[in-house]
Amino acid sequence: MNTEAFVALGSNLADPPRQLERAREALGRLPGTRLVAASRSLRTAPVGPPGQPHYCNAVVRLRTRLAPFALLGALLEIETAQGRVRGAQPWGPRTLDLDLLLYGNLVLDDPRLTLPHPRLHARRFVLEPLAELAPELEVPGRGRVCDLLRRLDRQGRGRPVCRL
Ligand code: A4P
Ligand code: MG
Repeated sequence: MNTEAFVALGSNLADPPRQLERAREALGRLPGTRLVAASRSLRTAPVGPPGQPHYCNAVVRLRTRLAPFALLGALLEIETAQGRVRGAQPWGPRTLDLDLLLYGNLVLDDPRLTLPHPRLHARRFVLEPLAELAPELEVPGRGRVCDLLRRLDRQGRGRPVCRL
């Protein structure tokens, strides 16, 4: 089986644009996986603890034969290979964060893997690049990507995002 999956990329340490470039290359080399499309990289204001550098964010669309937990394991390996250290501070600075946003229409409620990603619908730094690739995509239980983004606009939520 070949499933469509979307992965969010984020970095705010050690040359973020380069971190995202390396991550895209690594994702394209995963077994049984093809990188079908990549959004532009965006420079985004940090959400979470203040005083950390701006982030570089992007989203990629994959087609993969990897099962969901195998894909998650591969994402964690790429993060580690790119120097990710998990600190005590939640949402703190990182060289690379790879979040599995969607794996087909799969809905999973497991702390090791929650699908769709639990904060996807509330985050502009995820929704903007995702909307570039798939504005009409239906997020199970949440609605279409373009509608989720419009809702953030109406609420005045999320901080401005700018093109790199
Ligand atoms: N996990 C469960 N579900 C998933 C999933 N769908 N994808 C588990 C990936 N991992 C998932 O992840 C902790 C555990 O979540 C993993 O072991 C996995 O089994 P983590 O990467 O160590 O934790 P994290 O990234 O600090 O937390 P989280 O919840 O992913 O944080 P977010 O929501 O990604 O926030 N500001 C800007 N501008 N741009 C950013 O990219 N990122 C964050 C991190 C904060 N502020 C930001 C950005
Ligand atoms: Mg993460």
